[in-house]
Amino acid sequence: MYLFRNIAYNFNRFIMGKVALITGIGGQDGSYLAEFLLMKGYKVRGIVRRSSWPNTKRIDHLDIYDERYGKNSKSPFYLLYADLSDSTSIRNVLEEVMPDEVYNLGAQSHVGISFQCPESTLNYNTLGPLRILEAIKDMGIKCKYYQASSSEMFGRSLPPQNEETIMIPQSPYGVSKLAAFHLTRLYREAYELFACNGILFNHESPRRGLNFVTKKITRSIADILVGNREKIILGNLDAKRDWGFAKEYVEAMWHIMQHEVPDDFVIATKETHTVREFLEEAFNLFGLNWKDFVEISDKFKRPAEVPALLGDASKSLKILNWEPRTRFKELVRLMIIEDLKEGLNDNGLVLLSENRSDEYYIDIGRKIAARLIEKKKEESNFQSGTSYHKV
Ligand code: NAP
Ligand code: G4F
Repeated sequence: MYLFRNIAYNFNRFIMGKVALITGIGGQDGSYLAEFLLMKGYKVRGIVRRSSWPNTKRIDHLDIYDERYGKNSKSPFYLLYADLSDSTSIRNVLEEVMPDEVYNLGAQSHVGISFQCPESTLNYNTLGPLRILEAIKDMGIKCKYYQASSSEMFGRSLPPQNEETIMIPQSPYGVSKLAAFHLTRLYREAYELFACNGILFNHESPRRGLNFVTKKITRSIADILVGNREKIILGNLDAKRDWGFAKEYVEAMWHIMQHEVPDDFVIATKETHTVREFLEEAFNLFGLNWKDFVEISDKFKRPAEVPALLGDASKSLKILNWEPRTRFKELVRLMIIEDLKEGLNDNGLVLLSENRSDEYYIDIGRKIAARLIEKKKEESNFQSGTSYHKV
C-alpha cells in the first residue's frame, strides 16, 4: 500500500513541487523556516500540539490556508495536530502529508527547565525523533530528515567546538539531544536514510522565547524604559555563548538538506561573548549602566553549566558555502529595537503604523533613559541628604 502511495506521490510532487513537514513550527526556528521554505516554493505542513492558549502566534501571519484546496496536496500551508510523544499521531501525519523533507525542530528546548522536567525532555527530544525515524523507515517514505541538534551537546568540552569535538553534555536537555544526534547518525548508517544533524549554536531573534537569557534581557530593558519594570533578575553572567541570528540559521538547515549526501554540520558565528557582555552591549545602547538594574539570584542558576561555547563552522562554509551575516552587536540591537517598539506601542507612546526608522526608536529610548538617570541621581541625593540630616 505504501509503495503505491509513494509512486502516486512522486508523480504528484513532480507536478506540484516539494512538500516540507516541520515539527515545532510554532517555535522561533519553525516560524522562520516556514517563511523561508514557502518563499522557495515549497508546500509547508506543520505539526502543532494541543494547547489551552494559542501557541501559533509566530505563524499566524502565514494564514495562507486556501479555501479552494482545503487541506490537500495543493494547499501552500496548513497545520496538523500531533505530538512528539504520540507515535500514532506522527504516523498519521506522515501518511497524510507524504513529505519530501522532514525538519524535526519540535523539542522541550529550555536547558534550565530540563533539570526540572528530565523525563518529558527525553520523551520529546529523544524518543520524539526516534518515533519519526522509525515511522519513516517502516513506512518506506523516501524523504530527507533533519534533526535539530545542539551545541549544548558539547557540554564542558573546551572551545572552539566542531564536528570532531568530544561531547560531554551538562544537562538532561544536552543528553536528550546527544542521544537523538546518535539515533539520526545510526539510522543514516544502518538503514541508509537521508538523515542529517544540524549542530546549531545559540541563535536568537525578536521571536526568541521570553525565558531565554537574550530575550529576557532585551524585553526587560524595554519594560524598564517604558516604566513597567525596575530590575532584571538573572543567574550566571559568566557563561559564554556563540550567538547568531535565527533567521539566517534556518537557511543553513535547508542547505544541509540539499547537500548531495546526508551529513552533520556545525552552524555558528565563531564569536563568543559572556552574558555580562550581552547586558553591557544592550544597556550601553541607551547610555545606561547594567549594574544599576541587574540582580543575581540562585533561582536562575543551573545544577550544572556549559561554561563556554564557540563554534567552528568551517566545514559548513567549505561544503555548504554557508556563513553568518549578522554579528553580535547587530543582533543585540535588532532584538532590543523590536522589544522597544512593542513596549512603546503597547503603552500608547508611539504608533507602530507610523513606520519610523530604527534610529528614531533608539533615540526615544535614549531620551527616556536620560530622564531615568536624572531621577536615580535625584533619589540618591535625596537619600544621602536624609542620612546627612540624621547624622
Ligand atoms: P522553541 O522556540 O522552544 O520551539 C520549540 C517548538 O517545539 C515549539 O513550537 C513547541 O510547541 C514544540 N514542541 C515542544 N514539545 C512538543 C511536543 N511534545 N510535540 C510537538 N511539538 C512540541 O525552540 P527553537 O529555538 O525554535 O529551537 C528549535 C529546535 O532547535 C529545538 O529542537 C531546539 O532544541 C533546537 N536548538 C535550538 C537552538 C537555539 O539556540 N534556538 C540551538 C540549537 C538547537 P509549543 O509552542 O506548543 O510549546
Ligand atoms: O539563553 P539560555 O537559556 O540558553 P542555553 O542554555 O545556552 O540554551 C539555548 O541554546 C542551546 C544551544 O547551545 C539550545 F540547544 C537550547 O535549546 C537553547 O536554545 O542561557 C544562556 C546562558 C546560560 O549559561 C544560562 O545559565 O545564560 C545563562 N543565564 C543567566 N541568567 C540565564 C539566566 N539563562 C536563562 N534562561 N535565564 C536567566 O535568567
